[in-house]
Amino acid sequence: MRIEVVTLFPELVEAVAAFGVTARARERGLWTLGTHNPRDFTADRHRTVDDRPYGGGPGMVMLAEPLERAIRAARAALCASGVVAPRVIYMSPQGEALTHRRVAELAEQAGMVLVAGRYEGVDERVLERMVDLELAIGDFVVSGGELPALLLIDAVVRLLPGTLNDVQSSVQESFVDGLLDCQHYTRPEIYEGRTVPAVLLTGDHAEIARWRLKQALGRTWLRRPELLAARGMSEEEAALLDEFKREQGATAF
Ligand code: 9D3
Repeated sequence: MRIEVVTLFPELVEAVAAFGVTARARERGLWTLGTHNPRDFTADRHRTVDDRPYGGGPGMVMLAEPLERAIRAARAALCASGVVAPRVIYMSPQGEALTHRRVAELAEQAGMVLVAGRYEGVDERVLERMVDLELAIGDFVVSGGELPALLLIDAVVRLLPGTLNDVQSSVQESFVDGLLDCQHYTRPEIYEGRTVPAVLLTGDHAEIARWRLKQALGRTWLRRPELLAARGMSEEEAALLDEFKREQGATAF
């Protein structure tokens, strides 16, 4: 996977991508990162990348020309390494909400261009000419497209074969099945007077798996009922959730 990011803050993108799972995957050659700064595609003495909005109002708008030239350079970098017709994705508050389904689809691509905006936005004509898809990370406002682009990169790189070890991959599978995770505990057995659920100390793997699924169903029902509705339940799962609900009535949560 080859990812090219168009950004006024290439150091920010490089710095975040240099840690953790994404950094290790990059060292393993599972993906590459390139950055392209619109400021390097300006022609004036001040290297101007923004201007005031037509129609007035607060804030600035990213100029079309330096941005378009940076996007073209990003596409050219991908084409030069054999990626045909890469998608150009604009990270935007007006975009479609990012989902696991979309992340999985993007993880299948050979490469992509991510455009991170700053200021109030970018000149619409660049979007019309260059952008294939707009993506948002949620219904909240952040200061620019870099962190959203990094979040997308992190989610995509995790899905590349070889990024996670087998244990992590199987844990990921279990989240992708549409339930929230169950609770986790490690030593000590009693922490500040709080014990670990007894079943986890029994060594009875079938009983532990049953308890974990029950907790996952119960927490999803409590916290994200819309996920359960979208996913549906087997008969066994419905019985486990009933059990959770009965226990809930008896337990302070
Ligand atoms: C007052 C109108 N605002 C739009 C909601 C202005 C504005 C706020 C923040 C314009 C750009 C930005 C910068 N945000 C992003 O570039 C961004 C973003 C986000 O703010 N929320 C969720 N997803 C994304 S993806 C890119």
